[in-house]
Amino acid sequence: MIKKVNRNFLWSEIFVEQLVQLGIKYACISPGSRSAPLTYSLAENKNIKCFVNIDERSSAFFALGLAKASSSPVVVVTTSGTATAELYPAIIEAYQQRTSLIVCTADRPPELKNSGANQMINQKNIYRNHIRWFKDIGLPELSDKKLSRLMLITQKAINIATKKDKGPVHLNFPFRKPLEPVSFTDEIDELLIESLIKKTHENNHSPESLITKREKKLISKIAGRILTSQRGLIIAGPQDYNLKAIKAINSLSEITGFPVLADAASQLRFNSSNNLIISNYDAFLKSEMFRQKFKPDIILQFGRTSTSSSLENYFEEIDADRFVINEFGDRFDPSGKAKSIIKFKPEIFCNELIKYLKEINFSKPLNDWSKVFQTADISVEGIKSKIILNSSFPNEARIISELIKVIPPKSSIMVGNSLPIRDLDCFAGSMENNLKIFFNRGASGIDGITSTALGISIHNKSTVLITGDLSFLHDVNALIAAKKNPVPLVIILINNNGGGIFDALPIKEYKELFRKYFKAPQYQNIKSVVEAFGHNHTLIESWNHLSESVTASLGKKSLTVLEIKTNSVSSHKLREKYWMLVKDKINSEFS
Ligand SMILES: Cc1ncc(C[n+]2csc(CCOP(=O)(O)OP(=O)(O)O)c2C)c(N)n1
Ligand SMILES: [Mg+2]
Repeated sequence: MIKKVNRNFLWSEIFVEQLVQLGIKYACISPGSRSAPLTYSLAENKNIKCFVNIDERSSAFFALGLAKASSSPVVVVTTSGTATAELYPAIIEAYQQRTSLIVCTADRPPELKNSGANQMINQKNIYRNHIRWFKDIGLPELSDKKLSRLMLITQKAINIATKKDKGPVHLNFPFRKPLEPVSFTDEIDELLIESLIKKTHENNHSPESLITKREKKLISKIAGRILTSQRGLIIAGPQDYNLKAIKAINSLSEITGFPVLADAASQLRFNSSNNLIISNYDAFLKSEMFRQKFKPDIILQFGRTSTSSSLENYFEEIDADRFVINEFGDRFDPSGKAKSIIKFKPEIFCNELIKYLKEINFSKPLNDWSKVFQTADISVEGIKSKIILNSSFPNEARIISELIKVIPPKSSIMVGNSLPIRDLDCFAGSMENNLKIFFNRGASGIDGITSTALGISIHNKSTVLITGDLSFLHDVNALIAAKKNPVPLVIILINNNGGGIFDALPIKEYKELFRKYFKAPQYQNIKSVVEAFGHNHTLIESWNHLSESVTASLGKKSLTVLEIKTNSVSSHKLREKYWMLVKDKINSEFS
């Protein structure tokens, strides 16, 4: 039977059906007219859950959080014009962190290019420096050939975004009016539509590849290097590792006896029973004596560049053979001293290496190398207990450890940039409480932090965000999205009235200039801001109050802001006192 259709809508429907077949479950949509065919097709598809957000910048960060938490690609839809540019910060973050986003921008038709038509900008590869793939889909055409091409493009986009070159991909969709589903443009045989939809179901899933001969050779080379090593280290940098990778890295540490310097954002800190996990290295590597005396000869580095600046300084000073290992062979090597960058999934690399070491009957070196790191770690923990964990309310350095104690196992923690991520890395010791840590360290922007946490909390009902006041105010539109898509998110807002991180910079001596242009206090009444958007706010008054409020708020179905007013200057002084005491203790213990 012949059916009347609008080609834009049928085109989009087939695209969305193909997305579903490829495993897409979520779409984040911002309103607009040109994108109506995409929006309509996504909203009408029962297999896709859609979220709506009027601010495209916030929507894309929300998608980023959701993609990370669900480990699956998320579609982002915008109309044409500046709406597309609003996505850029989150696309940059997704690119740097290799998070799968399927960015779909609607566009005016080609004849309107450079014509002065309304809301028309040049969208051709607009994210070109930070996108894994771009394709202009072309105007819809209901021929078998064009529809098959659309499906092939969709398959390729998902394959790149999720496997081949993981990260965000951009599909630009020009549409010519009419943009209402009932304004028909074509008459088409219903059987053809059915056969096209059926076609979307015929996807080939590529099997996991086995390791190549070249990779086997590489493993044997590294095993040989480990065999002659007396002082090895494993670095677990920030990364959203799955349980397989965590287990494999810990097993490699156990078999080699190499200590694991585990970044707080590496997932190993809170998910390991391995007693070789070291968490206080940022503090003890501040001792020059320690760095000089204890130099590794081999380093296996997994994950991104570490949060700890002491560790980076250590890399600069030493001449160890450092191998940087990650799935896509990304260069995480600011010191430029890595021996080689190795493209390998960490779990496959570790398991192959373990297999090889077992085959050659490898036995750990009989020396005190790992003991040194364990002893230093324990010594620092002692100082931390005295200085930080006993400090009076509301010192910033203690907030993280108070939170870690009460946040229930299997929760997600999104950590804002600036001081929160650094405090987490410095002051949270290792424990096996199965926390999952999320972060935007791809480009370390303070934008989109709350929106990212909202996306995470869609997937994990027990999610806590730790953020600073400027970061919170920067992304205040997220509070609008949180009203539209209610989520059980608890925000710990550390309010030191400005950028507290800058108190550690020499520019602070230029007092007036520093205050106005760097620290930039906003003097906002956070309670009024939060309540204006219809959310709950509590001003925290003691450590006990913090614990009780976190526990009470995590059960709620809505967003809660727990504000802690702190003093960044006295907090910074305490951090410095701690680092000084650590240095003294390490120097006297190990010299
Ligand atoms: C989008 C963006 N703009 C500016 C910066 C530079 N920056 C880094 S930290 C910071 C201050 C953050 O202040 P706040 O969120 O209150 O955290 P605190 O420093 O107090 O911990 C700024 C402006 C950035 N990283 N990203
Ligand atoms: Mg601040």
